[in-house]
Amino acid sequence: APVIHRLDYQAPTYWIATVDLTLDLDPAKTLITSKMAVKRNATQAHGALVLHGEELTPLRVMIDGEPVSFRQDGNLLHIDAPDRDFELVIRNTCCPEKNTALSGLYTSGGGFFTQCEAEGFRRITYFLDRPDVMAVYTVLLRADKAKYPILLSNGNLVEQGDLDGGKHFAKWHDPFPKPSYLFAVVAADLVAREQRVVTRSGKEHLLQVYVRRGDLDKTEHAMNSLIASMIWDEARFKLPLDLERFMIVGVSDFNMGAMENKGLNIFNTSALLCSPATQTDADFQRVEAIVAHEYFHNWTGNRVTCRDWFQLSLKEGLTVFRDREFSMDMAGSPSARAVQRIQQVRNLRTMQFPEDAGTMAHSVRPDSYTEINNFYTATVYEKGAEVVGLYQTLLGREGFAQGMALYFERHDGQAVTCDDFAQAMADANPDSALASRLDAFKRWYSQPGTPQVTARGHYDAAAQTYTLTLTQRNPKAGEGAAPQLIPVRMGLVGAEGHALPLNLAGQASVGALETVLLLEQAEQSFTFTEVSSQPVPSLLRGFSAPVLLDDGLTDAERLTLLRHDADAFNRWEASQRLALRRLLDAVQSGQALELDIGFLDAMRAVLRDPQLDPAFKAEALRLPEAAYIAEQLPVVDPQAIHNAVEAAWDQLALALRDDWAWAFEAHQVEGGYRPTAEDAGRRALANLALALLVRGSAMLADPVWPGKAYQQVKDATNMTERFGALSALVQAHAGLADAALTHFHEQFAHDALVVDKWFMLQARTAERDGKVFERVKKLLQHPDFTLKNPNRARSLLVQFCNLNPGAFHRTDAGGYVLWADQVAALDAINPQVAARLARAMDRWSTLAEPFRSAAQEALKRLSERPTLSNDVREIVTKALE
Ligand code: BAL
Ligand code: ZN
Repeated sequence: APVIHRLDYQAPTYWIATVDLTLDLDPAKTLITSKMAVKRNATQAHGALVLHGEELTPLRVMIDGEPVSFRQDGNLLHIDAPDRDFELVIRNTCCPEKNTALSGLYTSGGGFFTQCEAEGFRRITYFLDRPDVMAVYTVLLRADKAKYPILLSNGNLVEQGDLDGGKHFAKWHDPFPKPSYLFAVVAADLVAREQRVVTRSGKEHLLQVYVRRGDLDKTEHAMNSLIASMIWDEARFKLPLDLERFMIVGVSDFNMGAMENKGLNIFNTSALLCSPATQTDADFQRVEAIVAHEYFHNWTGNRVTCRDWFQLSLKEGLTVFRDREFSMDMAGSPSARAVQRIQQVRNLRTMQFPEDAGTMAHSVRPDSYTEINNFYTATVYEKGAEVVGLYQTLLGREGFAQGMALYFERHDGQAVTCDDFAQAMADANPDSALASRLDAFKRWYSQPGTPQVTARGHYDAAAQTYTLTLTQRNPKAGEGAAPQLIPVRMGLVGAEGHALPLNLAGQASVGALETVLLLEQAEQSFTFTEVSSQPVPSLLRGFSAPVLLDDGLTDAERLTLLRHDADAFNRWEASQRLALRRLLDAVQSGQALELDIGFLDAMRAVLRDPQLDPAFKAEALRLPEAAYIAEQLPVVDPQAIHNAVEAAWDQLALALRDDWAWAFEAHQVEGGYRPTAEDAGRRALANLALALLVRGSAMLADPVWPGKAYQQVKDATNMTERFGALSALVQAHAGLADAALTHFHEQFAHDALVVDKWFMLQARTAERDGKVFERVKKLLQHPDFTLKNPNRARSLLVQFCNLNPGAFHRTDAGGYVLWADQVAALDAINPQVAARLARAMDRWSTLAEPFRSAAQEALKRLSERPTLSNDVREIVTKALE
């Protein structure tokens, strides 16, 4: 497959203004008739009309009512088209029931569903399947009425009725021109939760959440989240709902979390259904965020879309930023907001930092790709969201909102680029630091790699000055890459823990307690005056830029920040750095980890601090993830990291045993389940405490806490507590773990999303004596396991291979053999999911021996298979480059 380059973009020779689609839905052979108003694009030289089409059977092509000849060349259909506007009619068939790739039109649970982003529409009919071709769609659906009582497409229902032979039809019209990737169809036996809402302007809208019979009672949280999203977007960005009808549909076979099709969002059931009995607090939060994300796309993505797929972050980075802001506002208190930020950063460090350092490293706006589906990445989404956050840091909330307003004023209804967004932000704020540095700022879009920032301070007691020297480098951006524009939000903390006023030499002396330094050169110094005592710098508050920071602080300074920093994020960061330093020392020295009293006392103090929220404590007491630890090391021995982390947990479990017991008892939530940030925080801390109590008990051969946990698995009234107790037993390899797993499986065998959790927990458990690996191999043979359902495949394989390094990287290479076999097997079914699994080897080249050679060998063997999809081939090829 060819490599596609960003700079090769050309506007198409023809546009398509309107599409009239008729689908005669049949699982074995669906007949599609597409009538298109084709417009000549005079800016381009005349040539053949070349349409995309994949896995289709063409029947007939007509121009202005006359049959014309066509030529198929792989996945392209060449038509000799005239040098003018014309009407094009194409008839073709496709086979939804054989579509296991779940891209295009496919069947799931006896219904029809579509997924067209990025390039699925070409698997339904021949088209100019690119996001800059925006058309108005009218869609006529015909299907068996008994099997498919609900027929949905984008926009408004124009007409519906019965047909002969037990069939019926529905005609939908979407007045908004849209790219083909936002097209959607659903035909299935579903029921809907409905709500009518009136927005500020007085317009009435119908909101519907469609699910299978029996799931209706799990849709309330999604509906509430949708309404909250609507209210928030109008209040914060003055963006109202532009549709009469907004539909969400759940489907259990789905490649992504959800999809923002215009007016007809299609959701993976895992991102939609919520009930206290079957979903955890984390699930409730994720559903709220994803419902909001897809809803927000209606403006950032749908009303203004991408010119080409290199601009994907234009809509994804921006929409993740928006859903994060929404979630923080929903969380409420400053502490709950900080916890949200902490979770975002933890996620960025475990998922995006390794990507940015590995074989798939790419910039937020990539320069080339072979398979666009491989670029729905943590970099495009999460780093993209960080970059959007940088605008807000530089412009303030008001300036950012003005930039958004100008962006819509200029580009509503258009397909545009990241440059257009950056320009709108700068033009709306002509006097800002952004406007005068726009070219430098845009390096965030073009340079891959995580910038490494070093900070060193010097206090001159005589002069009462404090000089902070910041340097930056980014080896991944290439030799001589220009420095990036890095906003460093910071403050100075005095020895007694109070915030010191900031007087920055050369700037108006303001005496503020916090400021944002702009690091824009390779090295820069900032001198603060009137500093009465040696300060501790609190840098990168709120994680003000996606960089790796070496702050050079001592343990004592970090302890000061942990106790006193006015910025909650940096208090958490101090806890992580204290732990990270100890873990890295053990890994690098090859010595067994021995946590010191100072560290353990500090952790105890956090746990017992009456001023801190439970949710914050749960985050501060959690050790850094193995993937983040690995990113600090030039050569990575996954077993050494695993051993250090396990030893640290053991010591935290034993040294703080009384404190954990207190924490567990003191944070029980009374009364009915509520998914509020406050209750969820208490449950998070109680669950962490229970995990450490059961872990400690397993070491002390004490039956009390495992017994309590087992009882909680049986008796809990919500999934958060039930699954917390089950995880505690399984993660501790406690004697009761197997019985608890069996009990849990029996109780929830009918609920696919809970069974996914059951697989996930076992695949994600920290390794001990090879037991986890053996269990995963056995689970591959479990009657509930299948590669055909993406959620199930991911719950076992991605969890094990991509997210459980201590179990996956084995000296006998067993994990790699399993990986290669399963990638190949999955690739024959669903290339997109297989390619995700293939990425477990992204960081193979930094592995220590014998892992490195064995991983390379497995990659080579996989790459030699003749039948790999483009998706997997691109990942494997890049890994071996
Ligand atoms: N556009 C693909 C799914 C999402 O990011 O919303
Ligand atoms: Zn999105």
